[in-house]
Amino acid sequence: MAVWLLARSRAHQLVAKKLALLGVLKQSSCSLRSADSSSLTVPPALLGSCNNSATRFFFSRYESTKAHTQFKQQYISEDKDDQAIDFPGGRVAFTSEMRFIAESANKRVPCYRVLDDNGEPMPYSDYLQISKEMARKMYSDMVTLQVMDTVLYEVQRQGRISFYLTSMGEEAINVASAAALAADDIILPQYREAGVLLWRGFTLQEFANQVFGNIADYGKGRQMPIHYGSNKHNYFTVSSPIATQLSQAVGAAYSLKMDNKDACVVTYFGDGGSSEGDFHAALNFAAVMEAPVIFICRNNGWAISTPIQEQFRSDGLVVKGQAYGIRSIRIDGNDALAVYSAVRTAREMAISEKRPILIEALTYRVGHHSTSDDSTKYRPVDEIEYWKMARNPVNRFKRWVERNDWWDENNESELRSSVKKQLLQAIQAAEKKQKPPLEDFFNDVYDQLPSNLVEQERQLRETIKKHPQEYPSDVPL
Ligand SMILES: Cc1ncc(C[n+]2csc(CCOP(=O)(O)OP(=O)(O)O)c2C)c(N)n1
Repeated sequence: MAVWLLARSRAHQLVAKKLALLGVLKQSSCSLRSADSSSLTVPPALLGSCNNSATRFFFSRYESTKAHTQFKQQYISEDKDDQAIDFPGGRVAFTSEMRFIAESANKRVPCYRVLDDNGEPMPYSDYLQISKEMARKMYSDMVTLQVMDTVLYEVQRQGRISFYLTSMGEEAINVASAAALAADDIILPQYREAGVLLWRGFTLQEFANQVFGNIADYGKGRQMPIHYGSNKHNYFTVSSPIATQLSQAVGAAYSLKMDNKDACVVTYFGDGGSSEGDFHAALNFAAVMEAPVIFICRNNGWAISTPIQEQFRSDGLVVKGQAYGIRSIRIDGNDALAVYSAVRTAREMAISEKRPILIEALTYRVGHHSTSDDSTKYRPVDEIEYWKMARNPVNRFKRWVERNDWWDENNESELRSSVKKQLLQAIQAAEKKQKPPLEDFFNDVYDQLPSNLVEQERQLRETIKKHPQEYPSDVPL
């Protein structure tokens, strides 16, 4: 800070000296206060009258004088060596113009897209080619995710599971980003990314076991439905407190870098998640530690009932990456080809250059936030319908695969009926399976149960004895 102040005052002296050289300095001069309270001596000729009404007036008069024009051309060149300071992070040019950086750019950061709304490639689009097999798997997984969401949502409505949350409208971000990664890449999800796990091979039976919280659920029924996790698939278990995954992802990425692994970490979050302090800490930490982590923000317009206009005033998320020194891109999250190309390229950069990347994917949450929400209470039905129909990411990708002659209506009906059948079987099996025993509430954290947990278990068993009718009969004691 001391260096900076010194430099500023030196700049002011220089300004005064140059003005004097130009012959515009008169004997009576007055002092003008700049924003940081340092004072600059300027002649009354330039000020008009020396009142405190100030800076703006000064600038408008000043701009119009001939002396100013000469002064600007000759002495305020930002390129001159003596008009810059070497400061940590690079050379900083001086300017005598008091110009605040605008709160927003004139133009919003453009959004990278490859397929138009009809699934037609845009002219001169810059994207990575994908094979027929890859395209078919991507489309099949997007459809599977849709079917899974539709059926499990209904299962919750029937009261057979306690909670559910869909990825409707965000199928392309889920599946296309997963397709662009390698199996060794580590995923730290928020909660609306079941499609990433599906892509990695988590079966419909495994999904069903988790939402029913049965004995085969890897979380032993201790988490709410949709809190999936899989060691086998390098997919950290979903944790509900928003944005906690972001700084954890940076730590995991840093460890991959230390081990010189050919892999990166990918973490997902919503626009709402970016309002948490963890988001800012994670981005800064990732930039400074040069961690190979890809932050994928699903900017879907809403954080439950909070619209993005009430979430932030910046040009979305993408500009925040640059503010933290992170290479960033804004993409159309409903264009599977754009998502695939951007994530794949980001992965290469993250690993080979050991750097974080931020991707802001513009999309829309077509479903309710969860089964505990009714989104028609806070947003127009027309808006939902528009995104559901006109901007549907699955239909868009389907048109492109069909255009390539890689898919037809027979494939479509076969796939939908087979997924539905498999899923219904999985649900039936999961529902019949025994629940984990009561003791699983308390184990797996401590090697030896601490006394407070021993006491809690004792109290719980006593309560169950007193009120057996309140206790679910399918949970072994
Ligand atoms: C720390 C914390 N605060 C609040 C909540 C309650 N909550 C759950 S989801 C959610 C909205 C998150 O919105 P966003 O990150 O945009 O993701 P989206 O649901 O839109 O995918 C909130 C506020 C929470 N789970 N954790």
